[in-house]
Amino acid sequence: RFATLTRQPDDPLLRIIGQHAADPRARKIDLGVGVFRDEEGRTPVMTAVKAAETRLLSEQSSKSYLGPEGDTGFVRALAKLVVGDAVASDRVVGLQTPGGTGALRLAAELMARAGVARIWIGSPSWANHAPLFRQAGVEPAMIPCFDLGTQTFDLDGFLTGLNAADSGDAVLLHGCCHNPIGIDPNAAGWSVIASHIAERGLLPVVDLAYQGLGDGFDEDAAGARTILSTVPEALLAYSCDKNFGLYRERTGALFAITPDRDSGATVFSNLLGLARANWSMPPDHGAAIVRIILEDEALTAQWRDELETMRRRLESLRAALAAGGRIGAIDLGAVAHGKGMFATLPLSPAQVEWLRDRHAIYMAGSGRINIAGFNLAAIATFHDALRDMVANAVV
Ligand code: PLP
Ligand code: TYF
Repeated sequence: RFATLTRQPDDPLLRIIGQHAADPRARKIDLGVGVFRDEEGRTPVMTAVKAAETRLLSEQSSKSYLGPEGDTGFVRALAKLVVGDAVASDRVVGLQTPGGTGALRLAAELMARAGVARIWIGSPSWANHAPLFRQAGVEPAMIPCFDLGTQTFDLDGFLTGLNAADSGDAVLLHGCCHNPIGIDPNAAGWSVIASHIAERGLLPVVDLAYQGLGDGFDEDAAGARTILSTVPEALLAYSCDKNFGLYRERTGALFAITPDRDSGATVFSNLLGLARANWSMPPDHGAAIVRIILEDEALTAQWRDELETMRRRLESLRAALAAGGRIGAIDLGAVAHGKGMFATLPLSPAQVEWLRDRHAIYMAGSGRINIAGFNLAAIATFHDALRDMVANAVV
Protein backbone atom coordinates (compact mmCIF):
# COMPACT_ATOMS: atom_id res chain seq x y z
CA ARG A 1 0.00 0.00 0.00
CA PHE A 2 2.54 2.58 1.12
CA ALA A 3 4.60 1.91 -1.99
CA THR A 4 1.92 3.74 -4.00
CA LEU A 5 2.77 7.01 -2.18
CA THR A 6 5.21 9.55 -3.54
CA ARG A 7 7.54 11.65 -1.41
CA GLN A 8 6.12 15.13 -0.59
CA PRO A 9 8.17 18.30 -0.13
CA ASP A 10 8.36 19.72 3.41
CA ASP A 11 7.06 23.20 4.21
CA PRO A 12 9.67 25.58 2.72
CA LEU A 13 8.85 28.25 5.33
CA LEU A 14 9.35 25.97 8.29
CA ARG A 15 12.57 24.70 6.69
CA ILE A 16 14.02 28.22 6.92
CA ILE A 17 13.89 27.93 10.74
CA GLY A 18 16.36 25.03 10.60
CA GLN A 19 18.60 26.63 7.98
CA HIS A 20 18.83 29.84 9.99
CA ALA A 21 19.55 27.95 13.22
CA ALA A 22 22.39 26.04 11.55
CA ASP A 23 24.05 29.19 10.15
CA PRO A 24 27.11 30.06 12.28
CA ARG A 25 27.34 33.69 11.09
CA ALA A 26 26.71 36.11 13.97
CA ARG A 27 25.06 38.83 11.85
CA LYS A 28 22.41 36.46 10.43
CA ILE A 29 18.86 37.80 10.09
CA ASP A 30 15.74 35.62 10.17
CA LEU A 31 12.86 37.13 8.18
CA GLY A 32 11.26 33.73 7.51
CA VAL A 33 8.37 32.24 9.41
CA GLY A 34 5.64 34.62 10.55
CA VAL A 35 5.99 34.93 14.29
CA PHE A 36 6.30 38.18 16.22
CA ARG A 37 9.74 38.95 17.61
CA ASP A 38 10.93 41.58 20.03
CA GLU A 39 14.00 43.79 19.61
CA GLU A 40 16.23 40.90 20.80
CA GLY A 41 14.68 38.47 18.34
CA ARG A 42 12.71 36.58 20.97
CA THR A 43 9.06 35.51 20.76
CA PRO A 44 8.16 35.85 24.44
CA VAL A 45 5.05 34.64 26.26
CA MET A 46 2.93 37.77 26.83
CA THR A 47 2.73 38.76 30.51
CA ALA A 48 -1.10 38.74 30.45
CA VAL A 49 -0.91 35.19 29.11
CA LYS A 50 1.53 34.17 31.86
CA ALA A 51 -0.76 35.67 34.48
CA ALA A 52 -3.79 33.83 33.06
CA GLU A 53 -1.78 30.61 32.92
CA THR A 54 -0.80 30.97 36.56
CA ARG A 55 -4.43 31.47 37.48
CA LEU A 56 -5.47 28.48 35.37
CA LEU A 57 -2.86 26.28 37.03
CA SER A 58 -4.12 27.07 40.50
CA GLU A 59 -7.86 27.24 39.77
CA GLN A 60 -8.57 24.53 37.20
CA SER A 61 -10.38 21.73 39.02
CA SER A 62 -10.95 19.23 36.21
CA LYS A 63 -9.62 18.28 32.81
CA SER A 64 -12.69 16.26 31.94
CA TYR A 65 -14.00 16.49 28.36
CA LEU A 66 -15.83 19.62 27.27
CA GLY A 67 -17.28 18.85 23.84
CA PRO A 68 -16.62 19.48 20.14
CA GLU A 69 -17.56 23.16 20.63
CA GLY A 70 -14.66 23.64 23.06
CA ASP A 71 -14.70 26.39 25.68
CA THR A 72 -18.02 28.21 25.23
CA GLY A 73 -16.94 31.13 27.44
CA PHE A 74 -13.98 31.65 25.10
CA VAL A 75 -16.22 31.54 22.02
CA ARG A 76 -18.74 33.98 23.53
CA ALA A 77 -16.09 36.50 24.63
CA LEU A 78 -14.33 36.30 21.29
CA ALA A 79 -17.55 36.78 19.30
CA LYS A 80 -18.23 39.98 21.23
CA LEU A 81 -14.71 41.21 20.59
CA VAL A 82 -14.53 40.35 16.90
CA VAL A 83 -18.03 40.53 15.45
CA GLY A 84 -19.08 43.28 17.88
CA ASP A 85 -22.55 44.53 17.01
CA ALA A 86 -22.02 44.20 13.26
CA VAL A 87 -24.53 41.33 13.21
CA ALA A 88 -27.45 40.50 15.55
CA SER A 89 -26.27 37.86 18.02
CA ASP A 90 -29.01 35.39 17.01
CA ARG A 91 -27.41 35.23 13.55
CA VAL A 92 -23.98 34.19 14.87
CA VAL A 93 -22.87 30.68 15.84
CA GLY A 94 -19.31 29.70 16.66
CA LEU A 95 -17.04 27.05 18.08
CA GLN A 96 -13.46 26.71 19.24
CA THR A 97 -11.01 25.18 16.75
CA PRO A 98 -7.36 24.08 16.73
CA GLY A 99 -6.00 27.45 15.58
CA GLY A 100 -6.98 29.48 12.55
CA THR A 101 -5.95 26.52 10.40
CA GLY A 102 -8.50 24.28 12.14
CA ALA A 103 -11.13 26.98 11.63
CA LEU A 104 -10.34 27.21 7.91
CA ARG A 105 -10.37 23.44 7.54
CA LEU A 106 -13.75 23.18 9.27
CA ALA A 107 -15.09 26.01 7.11
CA ALA A 108 -13.88 24.18 4.00
CA GLU A 109 -15.55 20.93 5.04
CA LEU A 110 -18.81 22.71 5.84
CA MET A 111 -18.69 24.39 2.43
CA ALA A 112 -18.01 21.09 0.66
CA ARG A 113 -20.97 19.53 2.46
CA ALA A 114 -23.15 22.51 1.46
CA GLY A 115 -22.20 22.07 -2.20
CA VAL A 116 -19.74 24.98 -2.51
CA ALA A 117 -17.49 23.81 -5.35
CA ARG A 118 -14.98 26.65 -5.59
CA ILE A 119 -13.29 29.35 -3.53
CA TRP A 120 -11.79 32.44 -5.14
CA ILE A 121 -8.57 33.63 -3.57
CA GLY A 122 -6.58 36.79 -4.31
CA SER A 123 -3.08 35.75 -5.25
CA PRO A 124 -0.55 35.40 -3.78
CA SER A 125 -2.06 34.18 -0.52
CA TRP A 126 -0.92 32.25 2.57
CA ALA A 127 0.72 29.13 1.13
CA ASN A 128 -1.59 26.83 3.11
CA HIS A 129 -4.86 28.29 1.76
CA ALA A 130 -5.06 26.56 -1.64
CA PRO A 131 -3.99 23.05 -0.48
CA LEU A 132 -6.25 23.26 2.58
CA PHE A 133 -9.38 24.02 0.54
CA ARG A 134 -8.46 21.58 -2.23
CA GLN A 135 -7.96 18.73 0.24
CA ALA A 136 -11.39 19.41 1.73
CA GLY A 137 -12.99 19.23 -1.72
CA VAL A 138 -13.35 22.95 -2.50
CA GLU A 139 -11.32 23.89 -5.58
CA PRO A 140 -9.24 27.06 -5.15
CA ALA A 141 -9.33 29.58 -8.02
CA MET A 142 -6.60 32.21 -7.84
CA ILE A 143 -7.00 35.86 -8.88
CA PRO A 144 -3.65 37.66 -9.29
CA CYS A 145 -4.28 41.10 -7.76
CA PHE A 146 -1.14 42.54 -6.20
CA ASP A 147 1.63 44.62 -7.73
CA LEU A 148 4.91 44.08 -5.89
CA GLY A 149 6.70 47.01 -7.55
CA THR A 150 4.24 49.57 -6.20
CA GLN A 151 3.06 47.44 -3.25
CA THR A 152 -0.59 47.91 -4.17
CA PHE A 153 -3.77 45.83 -4.17
CA ASP A 154 -5.57 45.88 -7.53
CA LEU A 155 -9.21 46.15 -6.42
CA ASP A 156 -10.55 46.37 -9.98
CA GLY A 157 -8.53 43.32 -11.00
CA PHE A 158 -9.88 41.39 -8.02
CA LEU A 159 -13.51 42.32 -8.77
CA THR A 160 -13.07 41.56 -12.47
CA GLY A 161 -11.65 38.15 -11.52
CA LEU A 162 -14.73 37.55 -9.36
CA ASN A 163 -16.96 38.10 -12.39
CA ALA A 164 -16.03 34.57 -13.45
CA ALA A 165 -17.46 33.17 -10.19
CA ASP A 166 -20.73 31.27 -10.17
CA SER A 167 -23.39 32.17 -7.64
CA GLY A 168 -22.77 29.91 -4.65
CA ASP A 169 -18.97 30.00 -4.98
CA ALA A 170 -16.97 31.25 -2.00
CA VAL A 171 -14.44 34.10 -1.74
CA LEU A 172 -11.54 34.17 0.68
CA LEU A 173 -10.68 37.53 2.26
CA HIS A 174 -7.78 38.33 4.60
CA GLY A 175 -9.40 40.33 7.39
CA CYS A 176 -6.29 42.46 7.95
CA CYS A 177 -2.49 42.43 7.62
CA HIS A 178 -2.52 40.39 4.41
CA ASN A 179 -0.17 37.40 4.40
CA PRO A 180 2.13 37.52 2.39
CA ILE A 181 1.72 41.06 0.93
CA GLY A 182 0.78 43.30 3.86
CA ILE A 183 -1.65 45.35 1.73
CA ASP A 184 -5.36 45.41 2.63
CA PRO A 185 -8.32 47.12 0.94
CA ASN A 186 -9.16 50.55 2.38
CA ALA A 187 -12.59 51.23 3.93
CA ALA A 188 -14.14 52.19 0.58
CA GLY A 189 -12.63 49.08 -0.99
CA TRP A 190 -14.17 46.84 1.69
CA SER A 191 -17.62 48.36 1.01
CA VAL A 192 -17.27 47.77 -2.73
CA ILE A 193 -16.13 44.17 -2.15
CA ALA A 194 -19.02 43.57 0.27
CA SER A 195 -21.70 44.76 -2.14
CA HIS A 196 -20.06 42.95 -5.07
CA ILE A 197 -20.12 39.70 -3.09
CA ALA A 198 -23.72 40.25 -1.93
CA GLU A 199 -24.96 41.07 -5.44
CA ARG A 200 -23.41 37.96 -6.92
CA GLY A 201 -24.57 35.60 -4.18
CA LEU A 202 -21.03 34.60 -3.18
CA LEU A 203 -20.11 33.25 0.25
CA PRO A 204 -17.38 35.29 1.97
CA VAL A 205 -14.85 33.43 4.11
CA VAL A 206 -12.92 35.96 6.17
CA ASP A 207 -9.56 34.82 7.56
CA LEU A 208 -8.68 37.06 10.52
CA ALA A 209 -5.33 35.96 11.93
CA TYR A 210 -3.63 39.25 12.86
CA GLN A 211 -6.22 41.44 14.61
CA GLY A 212 -4.48 44.19 16.52
CA LEU A 213 -1.20 44.05 14.61
CA GLY A 214 -2.23 46.42 11.81
CA ASP A 215 -3.93 49.77 12.44
CA GLY A 216 -5.38 48.98 15.87
CA PHE A 217 -7.64 46.38 17.44
CA ASP A 218 -11.08 47.59 16.28
CA GLU A 219 -9.70 49.17 13.12
CA ASP A 220 -8.40 45.74 12.07
CA ALA A 221 -11.86 44.15 12.36
CA ALA A 222 -13.60 46.93 10.40
CA GLY A 223 -13.26 45.23 7.00
CA ALA A 224 -14.55 41.93 8.34
CA ARG A 225 -17.48 43.71 10.00
CA THR A 226 -18.36 45.48 6.75
CA ILE A 227 -18.54 42.12 5.00
CA LEU A 228 -20.49 40.38 7.79
CA SER A 229 -23.07 43.16 8.03
CA THR A 230 -23.72 43.20 4.27
CA VAL A 231 -24.35 39.53 3.45
CA PRO A 232 -26.92 36.95 4.61
CA GLU A 233 -24.30 34.20 5.11
CA ALA A 234 -20.58 34.29 5.89
CA LEU A 235 -17.80 32.38 7.63
CA LEU A 236 -15.11 33.94 9.81
CA ALA A 237 -11.99 31.94 10.71
CA TYR A 238 -10.21 33.51 13.67
CA SER A 239 -6.74 32.87 15.05
CA CYS A 240 -5.59 33.94 18.54
CA ASP A 241 -2.14 32.54 17.85
CA LYS A 242 -0.50 35.80 16.80
CA ASN A 243 -2.33 38.45 18.82
CA PHE A 244 -2.09 36.42 22.05
CA GLY A 245 1.30 34.91 21.14
CA LEU A 246 -0.11 31.39 21.62
CA TYR A 247 1.13 29.78 18.36
CA ARG A 248 1.78 26.17 19.40
CA GLU A 249 -1.24 26.11 21.70
CA ARG A 250 -3.40 26.11 18.53
CA THR A 251 -6.07 28.59 19.55
CA GLY A 252 -8.81 29.75 17.22
CA ALA A 253 -12.50 29.78 16.44
CA LEU A 254 -14.86 29.50 13.51
CA PHE A 255 -17.93 31.73 13.35
CA ALA A 256 -20.81 31.35 10.91
CA ILE A 257 -23.18 34.20 10.12
CA THR A 258 -26.56 32.77 9.13
CA PRO A 259 -29.83 34.34 7.88
CA ASP A 260 -31.70 33.48 11.10
CA ARG A 261 -31.54 31.55 14.35
CA ASP A 262 -33.06 28.39 12.88
CA SER A 263 -30.54 28.04 10.05
CA GLY A 264 -27.84 28.88 12.61
CA ALA A 265 -28.83 25.84 14.66
CA THR A 266 -28.56 23.64 11.56
CA VAL A 267 -25.16 25.06 10.61
CA PHE A 268 -23.93 24.65 14.19
CA SER A 269 -25.01 21.00 14.32
CA ASN A 270 -23.06 20.37 11.10
CA LEU A 271 -19.97 22.12 12.49
CA LEU A 272 -20.12 20.02 15.66
CA GLY A 273 -20.39 16.82 13.62
CA LEU A 274 -17.47 17.77 11.38
CA ALA A 275 -15.33 18.78 14.35
CA ARG A 276 -16.10 15.49 16.09
CA ALA A 277 -15.01 13.48 13.05
CA ASN A 278 -11.80 15.53 12.74
CA TRP A 279 -10.39 16.12 16.21
CA SER A 280 -13.27 15.28 18.53
CA MET A 281 -12.51 18.30 20.70
CA PRO A 282 -10.05 21.18 20.36
CA PRO A 283 -7.04 21.47 22.73
CA ASP A 284 -8.14 23.41 25.81
CA HIS A 285 -5.18 25.31 27.20
CA GLY A 286 -4.89 28.28 24.81
CA ALA A 287 -8.62 28.97 24.74
CA ALA A 288 -8.82 28.79 28.55
CA ILE A 289 -6.07 31.42 28.72
CA VAL A 290 -7.87 33.70 26.28
CA ARG A 291 -11.15 33.28 28.18
CA ILE A 292 -9.50 34.17 31.50
CA ILE A 293 -7.98 37.28 29.93
CA LEU A 294 -11.17 38.41 28.20
CA GLU A 295 -13.36 37.84 31.26
CA ASP A 296 -11.05 39.96 33.44
CA GLU A 297 -10.93 43.70 32.87
CA ALA A 298 -7.43 44.22 34.25
CA LEU A 299 -5.95 41.31 32.29
CA THR A 300 -7.72 42.48 29.14
CA ALA A 301 -6.23 45.95 29.57
CA GLN A 302 -2.77 44.48 30.12
CA TRP A 303 -3.06 42.25 27.05
CA ARG A 304 -4.34 45.11 24.88
CA ASP A 305 -1.44 47.23 26.07
CA GLU A 306 1.13 44.58 25.17
CA LEU A 307 -0.51 44.00 21.79
CA GLU A 308 -0.39 47.72 21.09
CA THR A 309 3.35 47.74 21.90
CA MET A 310 3.84 44.90 19.41
CA ARG A 311 1.79 46.76 16.80
CA ARG A 312 3.82 49.93 17.26
CA ARG A 313 7.06 48.01 16.95
CA LEU A 314 5.94 46.63 13.58
CA GLU A 315 4.84 50.09 12.48
CA SER A 316 8.16 51.71 13.32
CA LEU A 317 10.22 48.91 11.77
CA ARG A 318 8.17 49.20 8.59
CA ALA A 319 8.81 52.95 8.49
CA ALA A 320 12.55 52.40 9.03
CA LEU A 321 12.63 49.80 6.26
CA ALA A 322 10.75 52.14 3.91
CA ALA A 323 13.21 54.94 4.68
CA GLY A 324 15.74 53.01 2.58
CA GLY A 325 13.95 54.45 -0.45
CA ARG A 326 14.80 53.26 -3.92
CA ILE A 327 17.58 50.66 -4.16
CA GLY A 328 18.07 49.61 -7.76
CA ALA A 329 14.71 48.47 -9.10
CA ILE A 330 13.23 48.06 -5.62
CA ASP A 331 11.22 50.90 -4.16
CA LEU A 332 11.36 50.19 -0.43
CA GLY A 333 9.37 53.38 0.17
CA ALA A 334 6.31 51.52 -1.10
CA VAL A 335 6.35 49.05 1.81
CA ALA A 336 5.07 51.96 3.92
CA HIS A 337 1.65 51.30 2.28
CA GLY A 338 1.40 47.99 4.11
CA LYS A 339 0.73 46.90 7.66
CA GLY A 340 1.20 43.94 9.92
CA MET A 341 4.05 41.49 9.89
CA PHE A 342 4.61 40.93 6.20
CA ALA A 343 5.78 42.54 3.01
CA THR A 344 6.77 40.79 -0.20
CA LEU A 345 9.62 42.46 -2.05
CA PRO A 346 10.05 42.15 -5.82
CA LEU A 347 13.07 39.84 -5.51
CA SER A 348 13.82 36.88 -7.77
CA PRO A 349 14.49 33.43 -6.24
CA ALA A 350 18.13 33.89 -7.29
CA GLN A 351 18.32 37.20 -5.41
CA VAL A 352 16.73 35.63 -2.31
CA GLU A 353 19.32 32.86 -2.46
CA TRP A 354 22.17 35.33 -2.98
CA LEU A 355 21.09 37.40 0.04
CA ARG A 356 21.05 34.23 2.13
CA ASP A 357 24.41 32.90 0.94
CA ARG A 358 26.28 36.21 0.92
CA HIS A 359 24.63 38.15 3.72
CA ALA A 360 22.99 35.51 5.96
CA ILE A 361 19.55 37.05 5.37
CA TYR A 362 16.82 34.41 5.47
CA MET A 363 13.42 34.98 3.86
CA ALA A 364 10.80 32.98 1.98
CA GLY A 365 11.71 32.11 -1.62
CA SER A 366 8.86 34.38 -2.77
CA GLY A 367 10.63 37.45 -1.36
CA ARG A 368 8.29 37.64 1.62
CA ILE A 369 9.85 39.13 4.72
CA ASN A 370 8.65 39.01 8.32
CA ILE A 371 9.22 42.60 9.44
CA ALA A 372 9.28 41.52 13.10
CA GLY A 373 12.56 39.71 12.30
CA PHE A 374 14.32 43.07 12.07
CA ASN A 375 15.69 45.52 14.59
CA LEU A 376 17.12 48.90 13.62
CA ALA A 377 20.67 47.54 13.17
CA ALA A 378 19.40 44.68 11.03
CA ILE A 379 17.49 47.10 8.81
CA ALA A 380 20.70 49.01 8.11
CA THR A 381 22.40 45.69 7.31
CA PHE A 382 19.49 44.80 5.02
CA HIS A 383 19.68 48.12 3.15
CA ASP A 384 23.44 47.60 2.68
CA ALA A 385 22.90 44.04 1.47
CA LEU A 386 20.37 45.21 -1.15
CA ARG A 387 22.82 47.88 -2.33
CA ASP A 388 25.52 45.21 -2.54
CA MET A 389 23.16 43.01 -4.54
CA VAL A 390 22.50 45.84 -7.01
CA ALA A 391 26.23 46.69 -7.20
CA ASN A 392 26.95 43.04 -8.05
CA ALA A 393 24.19 43.04 -10.69
CA VAL A 394 22.53 39.99 -9.11
CA VAL A 395 19.20 39.42 -10.88
N1 PLP B 1 -4.39 32.46 8.19
C1 PLP B 1 -3.33 33.22 7.89
C2 PLP B 1 -3.48 34.30 6.89
C3 PLP B 1 -2.11 32.98 8.50
O1 PLP B 1 -1.06 33.73 8.17
C4 PLP B 1 -2.00 31.96 9.46
C5 PLP B 1 -0.68 31.74 10.07
O2 PLP B 1 -0.29 30.86 10.65
C6 PLP B 1 -3.14 31.20 9.75
C7 PLP B 1 -4.31 31.48 9.10
C8 PLP B 1 -3.13 30.04 10.72
O3 PLP B 1 -3.06 30.42 12.02
P1 PLP B 1 -2.93 29.30 13.17
O4 PLP B 1 -1.49 29.21 13.52
O5 PLP B 1 -3.77 29.84 14.28
O6 PLP B 1 -3.46 28.02 12.63
O1 TYF C 1 2.97 32.41 7.02
C1 TYF C 1 3.55 32.25 8.08
O2 TYF C 1 4.75 32.38 8.18
C2 TYF C 1 2.73 31.93 9.32
C3 TYF C 1 3.20 30.75 10.07
O3 TYF C 1 2.79 25.71 7.62
C4 TYF C 1 3.07 29.43 9.39
O4 TYF C 1 1.41 31.85 8.94
C5 TYF C 1 3.82 29.09 8.28
C6 TYF C 1 3.74 27.86 7.69
C7 TYF C 1 2.89 26.92 8.22
C8 TYF C 1 2.12 27.25 9.34
C9 TYF C 1 2.22 28.49 9.92
